[in-house]
Amino acid sequence: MATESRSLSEYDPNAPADSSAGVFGVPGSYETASVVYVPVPWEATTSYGGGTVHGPEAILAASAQLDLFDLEVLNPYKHGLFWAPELPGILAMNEEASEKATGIKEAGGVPADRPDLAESLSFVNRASDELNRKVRGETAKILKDGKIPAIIGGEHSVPFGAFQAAAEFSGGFGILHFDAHSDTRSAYMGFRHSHASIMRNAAEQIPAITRFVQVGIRDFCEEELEFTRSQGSRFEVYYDQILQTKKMSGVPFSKIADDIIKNLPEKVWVSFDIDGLDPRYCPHTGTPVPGGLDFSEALMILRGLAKSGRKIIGFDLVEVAPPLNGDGTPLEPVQAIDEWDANVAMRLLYKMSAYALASQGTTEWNPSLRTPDASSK
Ligand SMILES: [Mn+2]
Repeated sequence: MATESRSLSEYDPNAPADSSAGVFGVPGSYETASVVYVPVPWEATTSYGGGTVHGPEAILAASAQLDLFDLEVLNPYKHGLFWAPELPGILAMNEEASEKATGIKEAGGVPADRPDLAESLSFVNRASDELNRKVRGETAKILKDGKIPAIIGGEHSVPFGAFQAAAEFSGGFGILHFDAHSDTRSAYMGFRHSHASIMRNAAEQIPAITRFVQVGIRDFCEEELEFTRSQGSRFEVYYDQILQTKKMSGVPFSKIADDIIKNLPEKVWVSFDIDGLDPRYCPHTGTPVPGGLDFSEALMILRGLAKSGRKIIGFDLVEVAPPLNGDGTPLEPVQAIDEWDANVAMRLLYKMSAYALASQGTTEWNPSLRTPDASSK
């Protein structure tokens, strides 16, 4: 592959991106990487708008546009950012499971008089189990090799196996969850690993996750409200309405960010559903909701987390979707004047990678600039 022919040490970050290079236009390999991106094109349980299966390829394509210099973190790209090949068989599995799931979604679940749908449901649930096993295995390998795993969805069900691997490897940790949705439904439409159930499944099946800190939540049902309340101090939910009211009442966002961060334990996995942001940043995501975080507010929270002495052990970025044609295929690159969703996502991905590296002491904060501290801890 062309990416292997040039090493990172001879790489010129000021030159235009080489389209044959890896993610962000930088050459790289698994061996030399500090951050490994695992693309998981999967959307079998997606209930509303589709397209997130095309998220990883759209983010990778858009990433060549990034200028690598970072004012805050010293040369994150020099520590090796590697886009791993797709896990074998995922796309075919997604296609088959999505087809089986269609009838269930149309019926809004599995009615008692539809044994055919019950059979489809058990197929989809088995496929989800298989997906989780694959993601868990890959994430465990990356963690054992001393690297930072980053799962790229796909819908929000995809990082479950990564949470399991993180629990196995790191012991107790917390999840910082950015989302418009609570994602604490119990088996939505019967799908045990629905995108709408990821945090419920994590809470019920992974006791090593000691805290869930949810930010930007603004679309949820009563069952979810009751579930998160029933978890007591294990769940701290920063509803969007409360965040916005505080902001409008003059509370500085730096104070809000500090309040959010102080709930988290020493080790943190960041689970970032792009729809946690204001939908002007992600108009094609499957379930957009008005309101949400500004890009710079999300960065302030992530920066504060990395500067607080806590360690970002891994992260995921999910529910990114490019615009689609009427038949559900993504626009051809030549037509894709609207690559905005992927553009935002790849910039967020680079910043999350930079903060994760800084939080682990792999790289330094950039001494050439004094950045405002989100956290004084
Ligand atoms: Mn979500």
